[in-house]
Amino acid sequence: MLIRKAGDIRPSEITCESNYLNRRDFIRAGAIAGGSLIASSALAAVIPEMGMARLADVAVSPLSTDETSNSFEDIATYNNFYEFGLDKSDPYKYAEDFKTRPWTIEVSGEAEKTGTFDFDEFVKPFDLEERIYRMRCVEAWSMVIPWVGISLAEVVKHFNPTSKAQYVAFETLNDRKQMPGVRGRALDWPYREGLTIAEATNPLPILAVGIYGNVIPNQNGAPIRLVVPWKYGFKGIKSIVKIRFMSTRPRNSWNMAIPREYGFYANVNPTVSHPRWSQARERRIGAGLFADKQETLMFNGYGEHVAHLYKDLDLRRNY
Ligand SMILES: Nc1nc2c(c(=O)[nH]1)N[C@H]1C(S)=C(S)[C@@H](COP(=O)(O)O)O[C@H]1N2
Ligand SMILES: [Mo]
Repeated sequence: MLIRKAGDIRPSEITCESNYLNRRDFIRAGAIAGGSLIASSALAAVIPEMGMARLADVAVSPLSTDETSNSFEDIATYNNFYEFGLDKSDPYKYAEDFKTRPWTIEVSGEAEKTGTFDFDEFVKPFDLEERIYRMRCVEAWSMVIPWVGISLAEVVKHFNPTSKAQYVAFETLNDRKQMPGVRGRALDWPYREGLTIAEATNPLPILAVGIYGNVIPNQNGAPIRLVVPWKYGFKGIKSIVKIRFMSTRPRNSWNMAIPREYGFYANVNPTVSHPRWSQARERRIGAGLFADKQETLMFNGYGEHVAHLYKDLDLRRNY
């Protein structure tokens, strides 16, 4: 029997699909077949032997939500990654051949330990954890994503920032050869983001290296990207090559592009509208054409962990 219910599919099988989901032809075939999850699981049954880049020794985190995760297909085919194009369906098509090895991460600035590290060497000291988090894009849609990653707080501690380090800045790779989007001027490349040191050492943020127990797909920010679940999705910078500890606030790409619409903090906040739309509600990707929008939660539902960080901040002005 080829067709099973979603609940019967083990994560390892979903992973199996991932290798094929990167192939644009299969995506089209799945879309034509109608129920894409059914089409995918059927494929997994037909082709049992697939090279899966499964991540080993992943601990389950108590910080995960018990909401149902989006399908792998939703997560890997509906993306924002402007380096690979502006449409939601561009990143999975144009990042297919993106080279994520060898990959180095340069750590610099106000820290005792700095240098340039190979990706594997960078990740090795830290425990891998599955963190199932809600993700709320500033465009008023959301998903639930089962990330695998390392704690950003642990990473920050490891590099021993000095007392001057008030912020952490991140940069994405900027490669015209591999990234068709950076030949255009949609943003001032490289993509940049930043957090305060208090935000970066909160237990919630992770540097994600996987999804559904497997190595993260290129279109989701391979080989390593930031996830900050109480902030709008654009803070979650992808394909990171630089991390810098700074005494002054770093600039961030969307704030540089349109400062009156996008700030530095970008905390999810249903009471502060975007100048062009309300942030009170959100569309859950995969909920179906006729599903009602759902209410957006303050700090995306993570207030008990982070509200204290902003108790002296005017969130209307510091959007
Ligand atoms: N380098 C880079 N990082 C990026 C973006 C981008 O365009 N370039 N888009 C951001 C936005 S707007 C969102 S909503 C999330 C989307 O992450 P996902 O595609 O893994 O769901 O990535 C963020 N990180
Ligand atoms: Mo976004």
